[in-house]
Amino acid sequence: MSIKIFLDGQLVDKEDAKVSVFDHGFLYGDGIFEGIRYYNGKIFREKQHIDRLWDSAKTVNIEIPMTKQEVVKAINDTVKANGFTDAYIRLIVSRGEGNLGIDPRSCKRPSVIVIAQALSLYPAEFYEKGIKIVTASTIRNPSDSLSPRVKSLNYLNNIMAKIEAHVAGCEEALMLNHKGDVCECTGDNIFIIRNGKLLTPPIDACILEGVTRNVVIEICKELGLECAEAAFTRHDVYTADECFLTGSAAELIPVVAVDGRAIGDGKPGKITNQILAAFADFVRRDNSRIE
Ligand code: PXG
Repeated sequence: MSIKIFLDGQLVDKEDAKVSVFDHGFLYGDGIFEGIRYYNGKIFREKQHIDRLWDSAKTVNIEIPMTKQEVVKAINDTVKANGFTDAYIRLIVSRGEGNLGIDPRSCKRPSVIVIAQALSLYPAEFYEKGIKIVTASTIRNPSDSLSPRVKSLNYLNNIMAKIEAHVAGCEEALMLNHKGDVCECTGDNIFIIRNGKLLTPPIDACILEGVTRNVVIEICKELGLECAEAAFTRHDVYTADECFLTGSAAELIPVVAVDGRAIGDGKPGKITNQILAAFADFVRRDNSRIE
């Protein structure tokens, strides 16, 4: 049986899920997206993802041709049509089909696409042993360019940084912002821990405000751990006791080396593992729904 894709109001077979070569999402990366987790038959952090999609759409001036309720139904229908209870969902809104030329006015109707995939988990080794990352020379786009808070279909900047990581034999790259402060990784937010206190870059450090990041901040409150959102530099990362990354795909991944410097004792840290365990519990309790 072919997997079903939601494409502009209909569930179609993967083979028939085609978009035009004149779609501005394809021609110019002119569109937005969300990467969402489905756990135990439910959208994880439904409200946060749907609101972020609407916020991205507002900034790039795309009018999503569906209501939030309709988009949530499209996600649930797609997951059910494929018989999943746990899945990774890619929700895409492109500016739609238009003419050659960047003029968005030629695009008459944005396209809405939902792809549900069986979870393709990272190797267990990443979580048990942690990963090594390296600082990229490519910086995160500054907020006076396209806001990094928009989850746009144009990820080339981050892809350039990811290639730098691969060239250096690492899985992920640490991106700095235009001020030289630590920003985030190419598809994950970053946390460091020193003397039992967590620290993550603030929104105005040009990060994407990750849904998983915000869950970790909530978990810290529940566990009574101090967690600050404040600017820091690579020095703070090198000298941290622990470090981990967060993202919808990765959940929480320990980082054990940055630019060849071991973090702490070079093994996933105790507090990181404590938050990882609390995250698994949080996922089961999540009840975030749109109004
Ligand atoms: N920063 C950036 C730049 C991201 O793209 C995150 C942080 C984490 O946000 P969430 O809301 O997921 O906690 C992201 C999102 C992938 C992939 O295939 C991951 C993202 C986006 C696109 C692809 O790993 N992460």
